Amino acid sequence: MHYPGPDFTPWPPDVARRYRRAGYWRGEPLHQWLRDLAARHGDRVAVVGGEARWTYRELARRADRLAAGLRERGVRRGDRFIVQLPNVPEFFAVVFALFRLGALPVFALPAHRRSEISYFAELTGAVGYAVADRYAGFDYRGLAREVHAAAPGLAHVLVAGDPGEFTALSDVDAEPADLPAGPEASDVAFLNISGGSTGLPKLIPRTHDDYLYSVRASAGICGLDESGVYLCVLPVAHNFSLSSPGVLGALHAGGRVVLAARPAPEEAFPLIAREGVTITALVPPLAKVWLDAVPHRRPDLSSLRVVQVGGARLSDEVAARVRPTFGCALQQVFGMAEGLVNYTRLDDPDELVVTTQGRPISPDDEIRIVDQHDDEVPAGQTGQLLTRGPYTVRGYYRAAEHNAVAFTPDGFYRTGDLVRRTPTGHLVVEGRAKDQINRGGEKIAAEEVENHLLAHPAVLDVAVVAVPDPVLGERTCAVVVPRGEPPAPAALRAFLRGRGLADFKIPDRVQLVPAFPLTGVGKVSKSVLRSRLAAALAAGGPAVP
Ligand code: OOB
Repeated sequence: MHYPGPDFTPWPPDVARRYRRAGYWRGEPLHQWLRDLAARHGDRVAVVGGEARWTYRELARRADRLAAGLRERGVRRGDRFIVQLPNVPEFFAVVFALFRLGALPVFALPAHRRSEISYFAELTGAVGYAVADRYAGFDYRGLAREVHAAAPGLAHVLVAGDPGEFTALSDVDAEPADLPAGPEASDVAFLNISGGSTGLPKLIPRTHDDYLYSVRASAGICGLDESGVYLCVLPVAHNFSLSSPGVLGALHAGGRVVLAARPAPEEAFPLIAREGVTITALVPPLAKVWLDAVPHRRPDLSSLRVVQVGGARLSDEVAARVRPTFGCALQQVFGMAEGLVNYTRLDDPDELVVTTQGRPISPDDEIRIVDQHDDEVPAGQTGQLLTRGPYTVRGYYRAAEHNAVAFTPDGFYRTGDLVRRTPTGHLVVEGRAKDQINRGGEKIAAEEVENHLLAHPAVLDVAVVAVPDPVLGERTCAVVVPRGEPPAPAALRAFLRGRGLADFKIPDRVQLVPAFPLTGVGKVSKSVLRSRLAAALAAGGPAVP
Protein backbone atom coordinates (compact mmCIF):
# COMPACT_ATOMS: atom_id res chain seq x y z
CA MET A 1 0.00 0.00 0.00
CA HIS A 2 1.17 3.54 -0.71
CA TYR A 3 0.93 6.23 1.94
CA PRO A 4 1.44 9.63 0.43
CA GLY A 5 3.15 12.26 2.47
CA PRO A 6 6.52 13.06 3.89
CA ASP A 7 8.20 11.05 6.63
CA PHE A 8 8.98 14.28 8.41
CA THR A 9 7.79 17.89 8.06
CA PRO A 10 10.70 20.11 9.05
CA TRP A 11 10.37 23.41 10.89
CA PRO A 12 10.94 26.36 8.53
CA PRO A 13 14.69 27.14 8.37
CA ASP A 14 14.40 30.57 10.03
CA VAL A 15 12.38 29.08 12.90
CA ALA A 16 14.88 26.23 13.31
CA ARG A 17 17.70 28.79 13.44
CA ARG A 18 15.85 30.70 16.13
CA TYR A 19 15.39 27.55 18.25
CA ARG A 20 19.08 26.74 17.90
CA ARG A 21 20.13 30.28 18.78
CA ALA A 22 17.88 30.22 21.84
CA GLY A 23 19.73 27.11 23.01
CA TYR A 24 16.74 24.79 22.82
CA TRP A 25 18.27 22.60 20.15
CA ARG A 26 21.82 21.79 21.10
CA GLY A 27 22.90 19.43 18.37
CA GLU A 28 23.22 16.48 20.71
CA PRO A 29 21.74 13.17 19.50
CA LEU A 30 20.25 10.84 22.13
CA HIS A 31 22.95 8.17 21.89
CA GLN A 32 25.63 10.80 22.46
CA TRP A 33 23.61 12.09 25.39
CA LEU A 34 23.64 8.62 26.98
CA ARG A 35 27.39 8.39 26.44
CA ASP A 36 27.86 11.73 28.21
CA LEU A 37 25.63 10.61 31.07
CA ALA A 38 27.66 7.42 31.42
CA ALA A 39 30.87 9.47 31.53
CA ARG A 40 29.42 11.72 34.21
CA HIS A 41 27.49 9.25 36.37
CA GLY A 42 29.17 5.93 35.45
CA ASP A 43 28.79 3.95 38.68
CA ARG A 44 25.49 5.38 39.79
CA VAL A 45 22.44 3.17 39.34
CA ALA A 46 20.46 4.30 36.29
CA VAL A 47 17.69 1.71 35.95
CA VAL A 48 16.07 -0.70 38.39
CA GLY A 49 13.59 -3.27 37.12
CA GLY A 50 12.80 -6.75 38.44
CA GLU A 51 16.12 -8.17 39.64
CA ALA A 52 18.18 -5.87 37.44
CA ARG A 53 20.08 -2.81 38.68
CA TRP A 54 22.04 -1.28 35.83
CA THR A 55 24.51 1.53 36.32
CA TYR A 56 24.81 4.28 33.70
CA ARG A 57 27.98 2.61 32.43
CA GLU A 58 26.26 -0.77 32.19
CA LEU A 59 23.32 0.73 30.33
CA ALA A 60 25.58 2.47 27.81
CA ARG A 61 27.63 -0.71 27.36
CA ARG A 62 24.56 -2.84 26.75
CA ALA A 63 23.17 -0.33 24.25
CA ASP A 64 26.46 -0.25 22.33
CA ARG A 65 26.81 -4.04 22.20
CA LEU A 66 23.22 -4.45 21.12
CA ALA A 67 23.71 -1.77 18.44
CA ALA A 68 26.73 -3.70 17.13
CA GLY A 69 24.72 -6.94 17.19
CA LEU A 70 21.83 -5.34 15.31
CA ARG A 71 24.20 -3.89 12.76
CA GLU A 72 25.75 -7.31 12.19
CA ARG A 73 22.26 -8.56 11.46
CA GLY A 74 21.72 -5.84 8.91
CA VAL A 75 19.84 -3.10 10.75
CA ARG A 76 20.80 0.25 9.25
CA ARG A 77 20.36 3.97 9.74
CA GLY A 78 16.84 5.06 8.79
CA ASP A 79 15.32 1.57 9.29
CA ARG A 80 12.14 1.43 11.37
CA PHE A 81 11.88 -1.01 14.26
CA ILE A 82 8.69 -1.57 16.27
CA VAL A 83 9.34 -1.57 20.01
CA GLN A 84 6.53 -3.04 22.12
CA LEU A 85 8.24 -3.62 25.42
CA PRO A 86 6.63 -3.30 28.83
CA ASN A 87 8.37 -1.67 31.80
CA VAL A 88 11.56 -3.73 31.67
CA PRO A 89 15.19 -2.53 31.64
CA GLU A 90 15.67 -4.03 28.16
CA PHE A 91 13.51 -1.20 26.84
CA PHE A 92 16.41 1.20 27.41
CA ALA A 93 19.03 -1.07 25.85
CA VAL A 94 16.88 -1.52 22.74
CA VAL A 95 15.93 2.10 22.15
CA PHE A 96 19.41 3.46 22.80
CA ALA A 97 20.89 0.79 20.52
CA LEU A 98 18.48 1.89 17.78
CA PHE A 99 19.30 5.57 18.45
CA ARG A 100 23.00 4.69 18.12
CA LEU A 101 22.41 3.20 14.67
CA GLY A 102 20.00 5.92 13.60
CA ALA A 103 17.26 3.31 13.21
CA LEU A 104 13.90 4.59 14.40
CA PRO A 105 12.03 2.91 17.25
CA VAL A 106 8.29 2.88 16.53
CA PHE A 107 6.77 2.98 19.99
CA ALA A 108 3.81 0.68 20.50
CA LEU A 109 1.90 0.21 23.75
CA PRO A 110 1.82 -3.18 25.50
CA ALA A 111 -1.96 -3.12 25.00
CA HIS A 112 -1.70 -3.02 21.21
CA ARG A 113 -2.65 -6.13 19.31
CA ARG A 114 -2.59 -7.46 15.75
CA SER A 115 -4.66 -4.66 14.26
CA GLU A 116 -2.40 -1.88 15.53
CA ILE A 117 0.97 -3.64 15.19
CA SER A 118 0.36 -4.89 11.65
CA TYR A 119 -0.71 -1.40 10.67
CA PHE A 120 2.50 0.08 12.11
CA ALA A 121 4.52 -2.57 10.27
CA GLU A 122 2.79 -1.81 6.99
CA LEU A 123 2.88 1.98 7.32
CA THR A 124 6.53 2.17 8.34
CA GLY A 125 7.91 -0.83 6.43
CA ALA A 126 9.56 -1.84 9.70
CA VAL A 127 12.43 -4.35 9.58
CA GLY A 128 12.08 -5.50 13.16
CA TYR A 129 9.86 -5.94 16.18
CA ALA A 130 10.96 -6.16 19.82
CA VAL A 131 8.66 -7.73 22.41
CA ALA A 132 8.77 -9.39 25.81
CA ASP A 133 7.99 -13.10 25.96
CA ARG A 134 4.99 -12.77 28.26
CA TYR A 135 3.58 -9.83 30.10
CA ALA A 136 0.38 -9.31 32.09
CA GLY A 137 -0.85 -12.78 31.16
CA PHE A 138 -0.37 -12.25 27.43
CA ASP A 139 2.07 -14.12 25.18
CA TYR A 140 3.65 -11.62 22.77
CA ARG A 141 5.35 -14.39 20.78
CA GLY A 142 1.90 -15.45 19.57
CA LEU A 143 1.19 -11.89 18.51
CA ALA A 144 4.60 -11.69 16.80
CA ARG A 145 3.76 -14.88 14.92
CA GLU A 146 0.53 -13.40 13.58
CA VAL A 147 2.07 -10.06 12.71
CA HIS A 148 5.08 -11.68 11.09
CA ALA A 149 2.87 -13.87 8.90
CA ALA A 150 1.17 -10.74 7.53
CA ALA A 151 4.34 -8.61 7.35
CA PRO A 152 7.25 -10.79 6.27
CA GLY A 153 9.42 -7.64 6.00
CA LEU A 154 9.82 -7.86 9.77
CA ALA A 155 13.11 -9.71 9.45
CA HIS A 156 14.09 -9.40 13.11
CA VAL A 157 11.75 -10.42 15.88
CA LEU A 158 13.61 -9.97 19.15
CA VAL A 159 12.28 -11.28 22.43
CA ALA A 160 13.23 -10.18 25.94
CA GLY A 161 13.09 -13.50 27.80
CA ASP A 162 12.32 -16.90 26.28
CA PRO A 163 12.34 -16.33 22.49
CA GLY A 164 10.45 -19.42 21.31
CA GLU A 165 11.10 -19.62 17.54
CA PHE A 166 12.40 -16.03 17.45
CA THR A 167 15.69 -14.40 18.46
CA ALA A 168 16.59 -13.80 22.10
CA LEU A 169 17.52 -10.20 22.71
CA SER A 170 20.47 -11.45 24.76
CA ASP A 171 21.85 -13.21 21.66
CA VAL A 172 22.08 -9.97 19.73
CA ASP A 173 25.49 -8.99 20.94
CA ALA A 174 28.76 -7.94 19.33
CA GLU A 175 31.88 -5.87 19.97
CA PRO A 176 30.92 -2.27 19.29
CA ALA A 177 34.32 -1.47 17.76
CA ASP A 178 33.31 -0.75 14.16
CA LEU A 179 30.06 1.12 14.54
CA PRO A 180 29.63 3.85 11.94
CA ALA A 181 28.93 7.44 12.91
CA GLY A 182 25.45 7.83 14.38
CA PRO A 183 22.62 10.09 13.24
CA GLU A 184 22.48 13.88 13.45
CA ALA A 185 20.58 15.59 16.24
CA SER A 186 18.29 17.20 13.68
CA ASP A 187 17.26 13.75 12.38
CA VAL A 188 14.08 12.01 13.43
CA ALA A 189 14.93 9.86 16.46
CA PHE A 190 11.75 7.79 16.75
CA LEU A 191 8.08 7.55 15.86
CA ASN A 192 5.63 8.00 18.68
CA ILE A 193 1.95 7.13 18.56
CA SER A 194 -0.82 9.67 18.60
CA GLY A 195 -4.07 9.21 20.50
CA GLY A 196 -5.71 9.88 17.16
CA SER A 197 -9.17 10.98 16.20
CA THR A 198 -9.49 9.54 12.71
CA GLY A 199 -9.65 6.06 11.23
CA LEU A 200 -6.06 4.90 11.57
CA PRO A 201 -3.50 5.60 14.28
CA LYS A 202 -1.02 8.33 13.41
CA LEU A 203 2.72 8.27 13.99
CA ILE A 204 4.64 11.27 15.26
CA PRO A 205 8.23 11.86 14.13
CA ARG A 206 10.27 13.44 16.93
CA THR A 207 13.83 14.63 16.43
CA HIS A 208 16.72 14.16 18.86
CA ASP A 209 17.01 17.94 19.21
CA ASP A 210 13.38 18.68 19.94
CA TYR A 211 12.83 15.74 22.27
CA LEU A 212 15.93 16.34 24.34
CA TYR A 213 14.91 19.95 24.78
CA SER A 214 11.57 18.88 26.24
CA VAL A 215 13.32 16.36 28.52
CA ARG A 216 15.91 18.86 29.78
CA ALA A 217 13.40 21.62 30.38
CA SER A 218 10.94 19.21 32.04
CA ALA A 219 13.61 17.88 34.39
CA GLY A 220 14.30 21.48 35.44
CA ILE A 221 10.64 22.34 35.97
CA CYS A 222 10.17 19.22 38.08
CA GLY A 223 13.24 19.93 40.21
CA LEU A 224 15.01 16.68 39.32
CA ASP A 225 18.62 16.27 40.33
CA GLU A 226 20.97 13.39 41.17
CA SER A 227 18.89 12.56 44.22
CA GLY A 228 15.79 12.09 42.04
CA VAL A 229 14.22 8.62 41.92
CA TYR A 230 11.49 8.31 39.28
CA LEU A 231 8.97 5.49 39.60
CA CYS A 232 7.57 4.51 36.20
CA VAL A 233 4.16 2.88 36.59
CA LEU A 234 2.53 3.94 33.30
CA PRO A 235 3.77 2.32 30.07
CA VAL A 236 7.37 3.51 29.67
CA ALA A 237 7.03 4.40 25.97
CA HIS A 238 4.16 6.81 26.56
CA ASN A 239 5.23 10.41 26.22
CA PHE A 240 4.19 11.23 29.80
CA SER A 241 6.40 8.58 31.42
CA LEU A 242 9.13 8.81 28.79
CA SER A 243 9.83 12.52 28.79
CA SER A 244 7.55 14.61 31.00
CA PRO A 245 10.09 14.49 32.69
CA GLY A 246 9.70 10.74 32.92
CA VAL A 247 12.44 8.18 32.76
CA LEU A 248 14.57 10.28 30.40
CA GLY A 249 14.25 13.31 32.66
CA ALA A 250 15.46 11.23 35.61
CA LEU A 251 18.44 9.99 33.60
CA HIS A 252 19.18 13.50 32.41
CA ALA A 253 19.50 14.59 36.04
CA GLY A 254 21.75 11.63 36.92
CA GLY A 255 18.97 10.16 39.04
CA ARG A 256 17.50 6.69 39.10
CA VAL A 257 14.62 5.08 37.21
CA VAL A 258 12.56 2.43 38.96
CA LEU A 259 10.29 0.37 36.71
CA ALA A 260 7.08 -1.04 38.14
CA ALA A 261 5.63 -3.99 36.27
CA ARG A 262 2.13 -3.07 37.44
CA PRO A 263 0.69 0.23 38.66
CA ALA A 264 -1.38 -1.23 41.54
CA PRO A 265 -0.68 0.11 45.07
CA GLU A 266 0.39 -3.33 46.31
CA GLU A 267 3.25 -3.28 43.80
CA ALA A 268 4.02 0.45 43.71
CA PHE A 269 3.89 1.38 47.43
CA PRO A 270 6.58 -1.11 48.56
CA LEU A 271 8.78 0.04 45.66
CA ILE A 272 8.41 3.67 46.76
CA ALA A 273 9.53 2.76 50.28
CA ARG A 274 12.34 0.42 49.18
CA GLU A 275 13.86 2.68 46.54
CA GLY A 276 13.14 6.06 48.14
CA VAL A 277 11.08 7.19 45.17
CA THR A 278 10.83 11.00 44.91
CA ILE A 279 8.55 11.44 41.89
CA THR A 280 6.03 9.45 39.90
CA ALA A 281 3.38 10.03 37.24
CA LEU A 282 -0.21 8.80 37.32
CA VAL A 283 -3.37 9.08 35.24
CA PRO A 284 -6.44 10.33 37.18
CA PRO A 285 -8.15 6.93 37.76
CA LEU A 286 -4.91 5.51 39.12
CA ALA A 287 -4.42 8.55 41.35
CA LYS A 288 -7.85 7.80 42.83
CA VAL A 289 -6.99 4.14 43.40
CA TRP A 290 -3.76 5.14 45.16
CA LEU A 291 -5.50 7.83 47.24
CA ASP A 292 -8.15 5.36 48.36
CA ALA A 293 -5.52 2.73 49.20
CA VAL A 294 -3.45 4.95 51.51
CA PRO A 295 -5.71 4.95 54.62
CA HIS A 296 -5.82 1.17 55.01
CA ARG A 297 -2.38 0.25 53.62
CA ARG A 298 -0.58 2.99 55.55
CA PRO A 299 2.45 2.89 53.22
CA ASP A 300 5.69 4.74 53.87
CA LEU A 301 5.57 7.44 51.21
CA SER A 302 7.85 9.84 53.06
CA SER A 303 10.40 9.99 50.23
CA LEU A 304 7.84 11.34 47.72
CA ARG A 305 8.31 14.97 46.69
CA VAL A 306 6.02 15.18 43.67
CA VAL A 307 3.10 13.18 42.34
CA GLN A 308 2.26 14.15 38.79
CA VAL A 309 -1.20 13.55 37.39
CA GLY A 310 -2.06 13.95 33.72
CA GLY A 311 -3.24 12.32 30.52
CA ALA A 312 -6.87 13.11 31.26
CA ARG A 313 -8.75 15.76 33.23
CA LEU A 314 -8.19 15.51 36.97
CA SER A 315 -11.19 16.75 38.93
CA ASP A 316 -10.54 19.58 41.38
CA GLU A 317 -11.92 17.37 44.19
CA VAL A 318 -9.43 14.57 43.61
CA ALA A 319 -6.63 17.09 43.04
CA ALA A 320 -7.27 18.60 46.46
CA ARG A 321 -6.72 15.21 48.14
CA VAL A 322 -3.21 14.65 46.79
CA ARG A 323 -1.10 16.78 49.12
CA PRO A 324 -2.88 15.83 52.37
CA THR A 325 -2.96 12.11 51.52
CA PHE A 326 0.46 11.55 49.93
CA GLY A 327 2.21 14.27 51.92
CA CYS A 328 3.88 15.73 48.82
CA ALA A 329 3.26 18.23 46.04
CA LEU A 330 0.80 17.63 43.23
CA GLN A 331 1.83 18.58 39.73
CA GLN A 332 -0.80 18.57 36.99
CA VAL A 333 0.48 17.71 33.53
CA PHE A 334 -1.42 18.40 30.34
CA GLY A 335 0.60 17.12 27.43
CA MET A 336 0.44 15.41 24.10
CA ALA A 337 2.72 13.07 22.16
CA GLU A 338 2.74 15.64 19.33
CA GLY A 339 4.72 17.98 21.57
CA LEU A 340 3.31 20.67 23.86
CA VAL A 341 3.44 19.84 27.57
CA ASN A 342 2.02 22.05 30.32
CA TYR A 343 2.92 21.74 33.98
CA THR A 344 1.73 23.43 37.12
CA ARG A 345 4.92 24.68 38.74
CA LEU A 346 6.15 23.40 42.09
CA ASP A 347 5.97 26.92 43.53
CA ASP A 348 2.53 27.73 42.12
CA PRO A 349 -0.08 28.59 44.74
CA ASP A 350 -2.25 25.60 45.72
CA GLU A 351 -5.28 27.18 44.11
CA LEU A 352 -3.63 27.03 40.65
CA VAL A 353 -2.20 23.55 41.21
CA VAL A 354 -5.61 22.17 42.10
CA THR A 355 -7.72 23.95 39.48
CA THR A 356 -5.52 24.27 36.38
CA GLN A 357 -3.61 21.94 34.08
CA GLY A 358 -0.48 24.06 34.07
CA ARG A 359 1.35 26.29 31.64
CA PRO A 360 3.70 25.46 28.77
CA ILE A 361 7.30 24.36 29.20
CA SER A 362 8.83 26.93 26.89
CA PRO A 363 8.65 30.70 26.52
CA ASP A 364 8.56 29.87 22.80
CA ASP A 365 5.52 27.60 23.00
CA GLU A 366 2.95 29.60 21.06
CA ILE A 367 -0.61 29.21 22.24
CA ARG A 368 -3.70 30.31 20.33
CA ILE A 369 -7.21 29.74 21.67
CA VAL A 370 -9.64 30.08 18.79
CA ASP A 371 -13.26 29.73 17.69
CA GLN A 372 -14.49 27.60 14.77
CA HIS A 373 -13.20 30.22 12.29
CA ASP A 374 -9.70 30.11 13.78
CA ASP A 375 -10.22 33.60 15.24
CA GLU A 376 -8.86 34.12 18.75
CA VAL A 377 -11.53 34.17 21.44
CA PRO A 378 -11.55 37.00 24.03
CA ALA A 379 -9.12 36.54 26.95
CA GLY A 380 -10.37 34.00 29.49
CA GLN A 381 -12.95 32.43 27.17
CA THR A 382 -12.95 28.79 26.12
CA GLY A 383 -11.85 27.83 22.63
CA GLN A 384 -9.85 25.31 20.68
CA LEU A 385 -6.18 25.11 21.52
CA LEU A 386 -3.69 25.54 18.68
CA THR A 387 0.02 25.39 19.34
CA ARG A 388 3.45 25.44 17.77
CA GLY A 389 6.89 25.61 19.28
CA PRO A 390 10.37 24.14 19.64
CA TYR A 391 9.22 20.59 20.45
CA THR A 392 5.83 20.41 18.74
CA VAL A 393 5.82 18.59 15.42
CA ARG A 394 4.75 20.19 12.15
CA GLY A 395 3.29 17.03 10.64
CA TYR A 396 2.54 13.32 11.15
CA TYR A 397 4.51 10.57 9.46
CA ARG A 398 3.29 9.69 5.95
CA ALA A 399 -0.09 11.34 6.41
CA ALA A 400 -0.29 14.27 3.98
CA GLU A 401 -4.06 14.34 3.78
CA HIS A 402 -4.51 14.30 7.54
CA ASN A 403 -1.74 16.87 8.03
CA ALA A 404 -3.69 19.32 5.90
CA VAL A 405 -6.47 19.36 8.51
CA ALA A 406 -4.51 18.61 11.70
CA PHE A 407 -2.21 21.62 11.22
CA THR A 408 -2.96 25.20 10.19
CA PRO A 409 -1.22 26.53 7.08
CA ASP A 410 1.18 28.42 9.35
CA GLY A 411 2.16 25.27 11.24
CA PHE A 412 0.03 25.30 14.38
CA TYR A 413 -1.05 21.86 15.60
CA ARG A 414 -4.79 21.63 16.17
CA THR A 415 -4.88 19.82 19.51
CA GLY A 416 -8.66 19.31 19.46
CA ASP A 417 -8.72 20.32 23.13
CA LEU A 418 -11.05 23.01 24.44
CA VAL A 419 -9.25 25.20 26.92
CA ARG A 420 -9.32 28.59 28.59
CA ARG A 421 -6.39 30.56 29.90
CA THR A 422 -6.18 32.16 33.33
CA PRO A 423 -4.59 35.60 33.78
CA THR A 424 -1.49 33.74 35.07
CA GLY A 425 -1.12 31.94 31.73
CA HIS A 426 -2.29 28.58 33.08
CA LEU A 427 -4.56 26.46 30.92
CA VAL A 428 -7.75 24.83 32.11
CA VAL A 429 -8.99 21.93 29.98
CA GLU A 430 -12.74 22.38 29.55
CA GLY A 431 -13.49 19.66 27.02
CA ARG A 432 -12.65 18.26 23.65
CA ALA A 433 -13.63 19.03 20.07
CA LYS A 434 -11.91 15.97 18.56
CA ASP A 435 -13.77 12.73 17.96
CA GLN A 436 -11.87 10.81 20.61
CA ILE A 437 -12.69 9.05 23.86
CA ASN A 438 -10.28 9.56 26.75
CA ARG A 439 -10.74 6.43 28.81
CA GLY A 440 -8.79 7.30 31.94
CA GLY A 441 -5.84 8.51 29.87
CA GLU A 442 -6.09 5.86 27.17
CA LYS A 443 -7.11 7.53 23.92
CA ILE A 444 -9.55 5.93 21.52
CA ALA A 445 -10.25 7.34 18.06
CA ALA A 446 -14.00 6.85 17.58
CA GLU A 447 -13.63 6.39 13.84
CA GLU A 448 -11.10 3.60 14.20
CA VAL A 449 -13.55 1.50 16.24
CA GLU A 450 -16.47 2.48 14.03
CA ASN A 451 -14.66 1.26 10.93
CA HIS A 452 -14.03 -2.11 12.54
CA LEU A 453 -17.67 -2.42 13.60
CA LEU A 454 -18.92 -1.49 10.14
CA ALA A 455 -17.22 -4.62 8.87
CA HIS A 456 -19.74 -6.70 10.85
CA PRO A 457 -22.63 -7.93 8.64
CA ALA A 458 -25.29 -7.10 11.26
CA VAL A 459 -24.12 -3.48 11.66
CA LEU A 460 -25.83 -1.01 9.36
CA ASP A 461 -24.41 2.08 11.01
CA VAL A 462 -22.52 2.89 14.18
CA ALA A 463 -21.37 5.85 16.25
CA VAL A 464 -18.83 5.42 19.03
CA VAL A 465 -19.13 8.05 21.75
CA ALA A 466 -17.96 8.71 25.31
CA VAL A 467 -20.25 8.17 28.27
CA PRO A 468 -19.33 9.63 31.66
CA ASP A 469 -17.88 7.22 34.18
CA PRO A 470 -17.14 7.83 37.86
CA VAL A 471 -13.92 5.79 37.79
CA LEU A 472 -12.37 6.28 34.35
CA GLY A 473 -13.86 9.69 33.61
CA GLU A 474 -15.17 8.34 30.33
CA ARG A 475 -16.02 4.97 28.87
CA THR A 476 -16.92 4.08 25.31
CA CYS A 477 -20.36 3.30 24.05
CA ALA A 478 -20.96 1.95 20.55
CA VAL A 479 -24.40 3.03 19.40
CA VAL A 480 -25.41 0.60 16.68
CA VAL A 481 -28.17 0.67 14.08
CA PRO A 482 -28.61 -3.03 13.24
CA ARG A 483 -29.11 -4.49 9.81
CA GLY A 484 -31.80 -7.15 10.17
CA GLU A 485 -31.50 -9.38 13.23
CA PRO A 486 -29.94 -7.25 16.05
CA PRO A 487 -26.46 -8.52 16.99
CA ALA A 488 -25.73 -9.44 20.62
CA PRO A 489 -23.37 -6.91 22.26
CA ALA A 490 -21.10 -9.75 23.40
CA ALA A 491 -20.87 -11.00 19.80
CA LEU A 492 -19.82 -7.54 18.60
CA ARG A 493 -17.14 -7.34 21.26
CA ALA A 494 -15.86 -10.80 20.35
CA PHE A 495 -15.86 -9.71 16.71
CA LEU A 496 -13.61 -6.72 17.53
CA ARG A 497 -11.25 -8.89 19.55
CA GLY A 498 -11.10 -11.30 16.65
CA ARG A 499 -10.01 -8.43 14.43
CA GLY A 500 -7.03 -7.95 16.74
CA LEU A 501 -8.06 -4.62 18.26
CA ALA A 502 -6.41 -3.55 21.53
CA ASP A 503 -8.59 -4.38 24.50
CA PHE A 504 -8.97 -0.79 25.75
CA LYS A 505 -10.66 0.09 22.45
CA ILE A 506 -13.38 -2.55 22.79
CA PRO A 507 -16.58 -0.61 23.65
CA ASP A 508 -17.67 -0.87 27.29
CA ARG A 509 -21.32 -0.61 26.24
CA VAL A 510 -23.18 -1.44 23.09
CA GLN A 511 -26.50 0.27 22.56
CA LEU A 512 -28.88 -0.74 19.76
CA VAL A 513 -31.05 2.00 18.25
CA PRO A 514 -33.40 2.12 15.26
CA ALA A 515 -31.87 5.36 13.91
CA PHE A 516 -29.50 8.19 14.85
CA PRO A 517 -30.36 11.76 15.77
CA LEU A 518 -29.17 13.92 12.88
CA THR A 519 -27.68 17.39 12.64
CA GLY A 520 -29.13 20.07 10.39
CA VAL A 521 -26.93 18.86 7.53
CA GLY A 522 -27.96 15.24 8.02
CA LYS A 523 -24.85 13.96 9.84
CA VAL A 524 -25.04 11.84 12.98
CA SER A 525 -25.24 14.23 15.91
CA LYS A 526 -22.74 12.78 18.36
CA SER A 527 -23.34 15.61 20.80
CA VAL A 528 -27.06 14.73 20.97
CA LEU A 529 -26.17 11.05 21.33
CA ARG A 530 -23.69 11.82 24.11
CA SER A 531 -26.07 13.98 26.09
CA ARG A 532 -28.95 11.50 25.72
CA LEU A 533 -26.74 8.66 26.89
CA ALA A 534 -25.38 10.69 29.78
CA ALA A 535 -28.88 11.75 30.84
CA ALA A 536 -30.20 8.18 30.65
CA LEU A 537 -27.24 6.90 32.68
CA ALA A 538 -27.62 9.64 35.28
CA ALA A 539 -31.28 8.73 35.64
CA GLY A 540 -30.15 5.19 36.36
CA GLY A 541 -32.14 3.71 33.53
CA PRO A 542 -30.99 1.85 30.44
CA ALA A 543 -29.01 4.18 28.21
CA VAL A 544 -31.53 4.40 25.41
CA PRO A 545 -30.75 7.42 23.28
C1 OOB B 1 -0.71 12.59 26.98
O1 OOB B 1 -0.45 12.42 25.64
P1 OOB B 1 -1.42 11.71 24.58
O2 OOB B 1 -0.79 11.96 23.27
O3 OOB B 1 -1.71 10.32 24.99
O4 OOB B 1 -2.81 12.47 24.66
C2 OOB B 1 -2.91 13.87 24.47
C3 OOB B 1 -4.30 14.32 24.81
C4 OOB B 1 -4.45 15.82 24.90
O5 OOB B 1 -4.61 16.41 23.64
C5 OOB B 1 -5.69 15.92 25.77
O6 OOB B 1 -6.82 15.68 25.01
C6 OOB B 1 -5.51 14.80 26.75
O7 OOB B 1 -4.68 13.86 26.11
N1 OOB B 1 -4.87 15.22 28.00
C7 OOB B 1 -5.49 15.86 29.02
C8 OOB B 1 -4.53 16.05 30.03
N2 OOB B 1 -3.36 15.52 29.60
C9 OOB B 1 -3.59 15.03 28.36
N3 OOB B 1 -6.75 16.30 29.15
C10 OOB B 1 -7.08 16.92 30.31
N4 OOB B 1 -6.21 17.12 31.33
C11 OOB B 1 -4.92 16.72 31.23
N5 OOB B 1 -4.06 16.92 32.24
O8 OOB B 1 -1.76 12.27 27.49
C12 OOB B 1 0.38 13.22 27.76
C13 OOB B 1 1.61 13.46 27.18
C14 OOB B 1 2.62 14.04 27.92
C15 OOB B 1 2.40 14.36 29.25
C16 OOB B 1 1.18 14.10 29.83
C17 OOB B 1 0.16 13.53 29.09
